[in-house]
Amino acid sequence: MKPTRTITWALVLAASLLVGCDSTDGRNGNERQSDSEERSPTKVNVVAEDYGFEAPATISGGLVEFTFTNTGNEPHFAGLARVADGKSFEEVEAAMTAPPSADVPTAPPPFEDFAGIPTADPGEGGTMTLNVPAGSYAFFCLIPSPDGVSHAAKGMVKELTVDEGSAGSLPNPDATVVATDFAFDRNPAVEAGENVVLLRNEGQQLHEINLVELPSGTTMDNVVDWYSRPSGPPPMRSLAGAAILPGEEATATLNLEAGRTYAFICVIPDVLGDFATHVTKGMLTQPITVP
Ligand SMILES: [Cu+2]
Repeated sequence: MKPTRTITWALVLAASLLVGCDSTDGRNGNERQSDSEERSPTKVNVVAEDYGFEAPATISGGLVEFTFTNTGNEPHFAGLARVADGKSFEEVEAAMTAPPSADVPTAPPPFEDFAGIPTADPGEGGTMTLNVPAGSYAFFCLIPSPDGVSHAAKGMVKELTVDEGSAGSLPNPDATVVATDFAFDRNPAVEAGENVVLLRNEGQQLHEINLVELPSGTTMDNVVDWYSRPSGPPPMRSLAGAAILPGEEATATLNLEAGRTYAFICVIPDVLGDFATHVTKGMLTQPITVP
């Protein structure tokens, strides 16, 4: 089960290194943000089920607000990869659904990491807002089922065409978190109710703020231990968030309940190193109890 996730994520994330060197062509939407006006985002619903995505085939780009809902019985995320120049969605789908291999891929993957909505447990979800340049994309989920087969291989890869649209300002954040390799710069102050948390990625790899709720008595060590050796039920609840490529920003709109304890973690693997998830390298906040 673990090798499945390791190898497929490795393939996905190797791509982010390639795109990281080639981001001067304006497709990273924030470059157009300075001359953009206040506008309301294109609203897009993305529903995950066991095993597939329900989402529109085509949307207007620019400022987009994705609302993600997991109606399945397993945890899901909604990764958003960009189809690489000269490649097709079919090639992306084939790469993402291929059985895991111990071989190190020799060719660059046909896609590039762009963003994503992190893991949400069954019945959970969240909202992410970001600027999305026009292009061909794919939603995907690579979480393995109990049988060891990744959700992508079970059908969770879906094409998304993004048409040209105007970029806009992200929602005004209530709190900001800056991600580097491998840390968050602060424990953001949050309040009961709706909080807009902005993630700025100043690292060299894709990073995320995955909101988790910690049941009473759960420590961050428990979370790190579980992600070091995932087996059995996780000690926390995963509640989506936002993932974004280096040099970019996205906001997550979160609903938090007074008296509950949350944290932010990044569970993306270290593609420049040993592929251990970033949370095991210190990419976590401390527990935050909502006043
Ligand atoms: Cu999934």
